[in-house]
Amino acid sequence: SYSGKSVKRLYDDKFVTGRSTYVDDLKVNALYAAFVRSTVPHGRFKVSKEDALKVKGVIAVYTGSELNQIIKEGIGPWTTYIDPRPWKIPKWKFAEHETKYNGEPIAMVIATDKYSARDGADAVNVDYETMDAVIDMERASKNEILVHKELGTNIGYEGNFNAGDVEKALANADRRVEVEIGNNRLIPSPMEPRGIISQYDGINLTIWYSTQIPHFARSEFSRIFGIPESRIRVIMPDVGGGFGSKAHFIPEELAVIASSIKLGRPVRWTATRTEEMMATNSRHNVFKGEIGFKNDGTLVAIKGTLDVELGAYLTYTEGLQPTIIPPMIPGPYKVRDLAIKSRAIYTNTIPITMYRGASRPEATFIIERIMSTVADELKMDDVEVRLRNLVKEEQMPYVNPFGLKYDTGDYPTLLKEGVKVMEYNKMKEWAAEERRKGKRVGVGLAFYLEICGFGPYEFAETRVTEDGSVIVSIGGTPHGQGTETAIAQLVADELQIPIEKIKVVWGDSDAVPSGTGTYGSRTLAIAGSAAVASSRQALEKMRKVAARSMKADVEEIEYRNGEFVHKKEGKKVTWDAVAREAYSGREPGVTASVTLEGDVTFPYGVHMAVVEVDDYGIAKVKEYRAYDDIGRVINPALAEGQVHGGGTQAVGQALYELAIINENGQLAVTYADYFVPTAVEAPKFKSYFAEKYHPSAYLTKSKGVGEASLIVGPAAIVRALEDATGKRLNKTPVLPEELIK
Ligand code: MCN
Ligand code: MO
Repeated sequence: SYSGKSVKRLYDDKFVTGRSTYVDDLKVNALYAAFVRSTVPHGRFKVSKEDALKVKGVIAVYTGSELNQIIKEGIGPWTTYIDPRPWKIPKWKFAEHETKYNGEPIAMVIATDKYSARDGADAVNVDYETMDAVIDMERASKNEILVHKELGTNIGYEGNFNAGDVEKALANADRRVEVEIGNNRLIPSPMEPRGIISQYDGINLTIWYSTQIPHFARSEFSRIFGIPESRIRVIMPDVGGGFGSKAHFIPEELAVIASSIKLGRPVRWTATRTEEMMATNSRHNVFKGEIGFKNDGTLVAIKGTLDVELGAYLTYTEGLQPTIIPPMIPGPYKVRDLAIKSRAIYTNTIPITMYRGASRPEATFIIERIMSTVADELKMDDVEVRLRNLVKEEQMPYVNPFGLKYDTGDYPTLLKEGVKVMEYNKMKEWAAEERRKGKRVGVGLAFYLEICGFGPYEFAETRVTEDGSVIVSIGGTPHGQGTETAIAQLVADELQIPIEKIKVVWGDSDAVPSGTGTYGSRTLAIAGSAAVASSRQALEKMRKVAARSMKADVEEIEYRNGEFVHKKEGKKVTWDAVAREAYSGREPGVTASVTLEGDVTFPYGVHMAVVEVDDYGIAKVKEYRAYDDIGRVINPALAEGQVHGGGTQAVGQALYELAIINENGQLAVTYADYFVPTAVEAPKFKSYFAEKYHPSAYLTKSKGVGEASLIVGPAAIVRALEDATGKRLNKTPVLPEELIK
C-alpha cells in the first residue's frame, strides 16, 4: 500500500531541473501590458495619453473609463462563503476620475514588448487633485474622512457574535483583565508573482493564469465580461505558490482580459516583484477587550471588539475574516460566554486579501494570547491552564458557542502527548538554566484547533485507458503542496495498481469539467475523497467488463492485486487485459466521475518554539517542533513539508514581516523593506503526527495540514520570546526595538 508512506513527489523532476512552465514561460505571441499607478492615496485625476502613444512599440493606452466599457459587472466578493447582505460594498470597477489608494492602476499601456510598455507607462501624464485620505484603521473607524462617500461610513461590516451571558460571566469571574492583541499587515510573497495571458478570437476566450481557482475564474470572467462560460477556458500552468492570495482577482488581471477583448489580440502581464507586493496584502487586525477567569485558571468570558482592515475595496476573500475569526475565537476551549463585535474597515490603502490560514491564525493568536495571559496572571503553567480549559473527548462532537461542530479529537491527550514527544518540560528547564547564565533563550508553546476541508463540493474523474494506465482529473488545484502525489497514492491503493500507472490532471477548465480549487487545506480531504470515490466506481466498471469477458456474474468475480479472479473456477484476467477488453469495441470503455459534497473538519495540534534573543533585540527561532492530529496521514513527507514551510512563514510573521505604509499611503515594496525569512532564518524542525489519529468523515479519513504551522506558529514563537525576555508581547511582528535589553 502507498498510503501512509513518504512517496516522492511525482512531478518534481521538471521543477528541480528548471523545466517547469509558469505563465511567464509560455510562448504565446502576445502584446505586453504595463500599468500606470496612482501616486496618491485619494484624489481626483486626469490622464493624458498623447506622449505615451508616441513611444516606439506602444499599441494602445487605455484609461479606466475605456476599460470599464468592456466590463458588465464589477469585481465582487466571494458569495460562496459570505453573505453579502449585511455588508456595505462599494462598486469596484477601474478608477475613472477618482483613485482610492496609492498604487491603484489608473491607466494601462499595451506594447509590442515589455520594455516599450514600461516606457509607455512612464510617458503617461497624470494630473492629481489630492483629497483627504485615511490610512490608519483606527482613524478610519471614526468616519471623519470617508474612503467611499456614497457608503456614508468606512465600516464595511459590523456583526455581533454573542453567546451565553458575558456580563454575568464577567461579574462572577474571580479575575478580569484587559487585553489587546493584533497582527500587522503582511505580504504573502509566493515565489512566482501574479501572471496572466488573455487571448480572445471573437468567439472563445482563453486565459493562462497563475491562480488557485481556475473554475471559479471561468464563471466570474463570464459574469464580468458577459461571455458564456462554455466559451471561456482557464488554464492554470505550473504555479509557484499562492498561499491563498491567488484565490481572488485584481483589477490588473481584469484589465488584461478587457484589453485583449478590445484589441482582438493576445495580451500578457506578469507582475514585477514590486507590483506583486502591492497586489496582495493581508491580515491586519486588532482585538481589544476584556477576559474573565477563575482562580483555578478556568476561562469564563471573552468580550471585545475585533477590527479587520479591508483596504480600499472588499476583495473576493477578505470578507471571510470578519465572519470566521469570531466564531473560531473559543477554539478548542470550553468557554461559552462571549460577546464579540466584529467590524471590517475601509481605508485608503491597497485592498487586503487572504493569506495562509485566513482567519484561523488571527483567531488562534487571540485565544492563545488569552490563555497565556491567564497563565501569567495566575502564575500557572501554560500546559496546566490549557488542560483546565480544553474540551474533552467525551464531549465530541462538540458544538461550540457559535454553532461550529467540532467533529473528532482528543485535545487534552494530544497536548499531554505533545508535551512529552516535543520534550517541552526538558527544554523549558534547559532555557531557565541558560537564562541563569545570562543568556536570553526561551521556550513557548501554543495549541490550535483548525477548521478546514471546506465544501461545498469537489469533482474527480477516473479514466482507465486502453493500456491500463489511469488518468485521474481533479477539481483541486495543487500549486506547490504536492497533493497530487498523495491523491495518486490513494488511487493506486484503491485500484491496487502501481502508482507509475497513474497520472493526475488538474487546472484546465476544459480538461476538468468542474472544480472548486485549492485553499483552506481542503484538497487532500475533499478532492482526495472524490478521487477515491470515482476510482471505486471505475473499478466496479472494470469488474463488470471482466465478468462479461469470463462469461460470469459480477458477484463471482473478485479483484485483488491487479487481477480479476473467478472465485469458483479460479480463472484470472489481469487489469491490463480487462482495460484492453474495455476498449475492444464490445465495451463502452471505463470512465467514472463523481461530484462529492463535503463538510468541514477540525484538525488540531500543539507547536513549540525555542528562541534566542541577543542584547540588541535580534531574535532567532532556533527550533520549531510540532505535534499534530491531522487524521490519517497519507504522505508523511508531504505533510511534514507543510509544517516546515508554514513554520518558516510563521517565523516571518512573528519576527520580521511588516508591510510598512507611510502617511501618504505608500507601501514599502522591496525586500529591503519587507523581510521574508530565508534558509538562514529557518529553524531546525521536528514534526510529529499522532499515531492514534481522529478521522474526518471524508473517505480518506484525513484532515488538512496545509496551514497548521502558520495558524499556530506565531503564537508559539511570541510565547517563547516572552519566556526569553520577560516582556509581555501581544502583537506581531515583534521587532528588535521591543526586545532590546
Ligand atoms: N497531507 C497528508 N495527510 C493529511 C493531510 C495532508 O499527507 N492527513 C498532505 C497532502 O498530500 C498535501 C499537503 O499535506 O501534500 C497539504 O494538504 P491539505 O492539508 O489538504 O492542503 P491543500 O492541498 O488544500 O493545500 C492548501 C494549503 C493552503 S490553504 C495554503 S494557503 C498553502 C498550503 O497549502 N499554500 C501553499 N501550502 C502551500 N505550499 C506551497 N508549496 N505553496 C503554497 O502556495
Ligand atoms: Mo489557503
